[in-house]
Amino acid sequence: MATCKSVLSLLVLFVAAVSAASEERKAIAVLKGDAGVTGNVTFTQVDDGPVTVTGIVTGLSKGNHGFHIHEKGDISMGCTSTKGHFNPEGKKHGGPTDTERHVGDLGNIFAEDNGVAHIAIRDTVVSLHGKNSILGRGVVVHSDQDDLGRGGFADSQTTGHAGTRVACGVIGILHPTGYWTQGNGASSSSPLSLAAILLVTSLVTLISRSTSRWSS
Ligand SMILES: [Cu+2]
Ligand SMILES: [Zn+2]
Repeated sequence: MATCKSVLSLLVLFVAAVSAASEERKAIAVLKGDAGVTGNVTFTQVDDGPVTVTGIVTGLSKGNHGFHIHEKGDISMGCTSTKGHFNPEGKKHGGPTDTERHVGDLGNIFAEDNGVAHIAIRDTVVSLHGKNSILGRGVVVHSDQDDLGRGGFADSQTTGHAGTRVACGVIGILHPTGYWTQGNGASSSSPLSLAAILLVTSLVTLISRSTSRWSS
């Protein structure tokens, strides 16, 4: 009877541990440029779920502005040194909802009359885990609208004809401040390892108890 109760409480412990294992990651980029454009962008992801991009960019001209993740987190020569769009699979430039797109193609952000753009993007291609991880790469805001590859210009299918780079920043860790493994979120998160340790400890206690009962 006592063993039955112990097994049940172990099961409860296990379920609780597994459901607590999801991990939220947050990354941040502070944007600056030569043309007085500044901004702040945050990337949030729970496990391998969609990435939510939120933030604000000020000092823009009214209208749409291309908004991309570029391959390098290098701003030593200004936004130019972030190089091209983050494109690990060698695809053509596209829009966020296209299957043929660069990983870094987040489309456009829209600035109001006052030059302020409020960013609220949800994307399922960029990630803070694994192959499509944007950590350490560049965020770039452009002078013009990204035509999403459809404008028919010479550079439509490479850069979306989005014009010059008015602000950029490097994506860095905001939260959690501990290890960021490159694997998938749930399988590599520390809460799960903690749960495993707890489980093993409880099992050892349980076994030693039943053994001592038999020997006495
Ligand atoms: Cu760009
Ligand atoms: Zn692109």
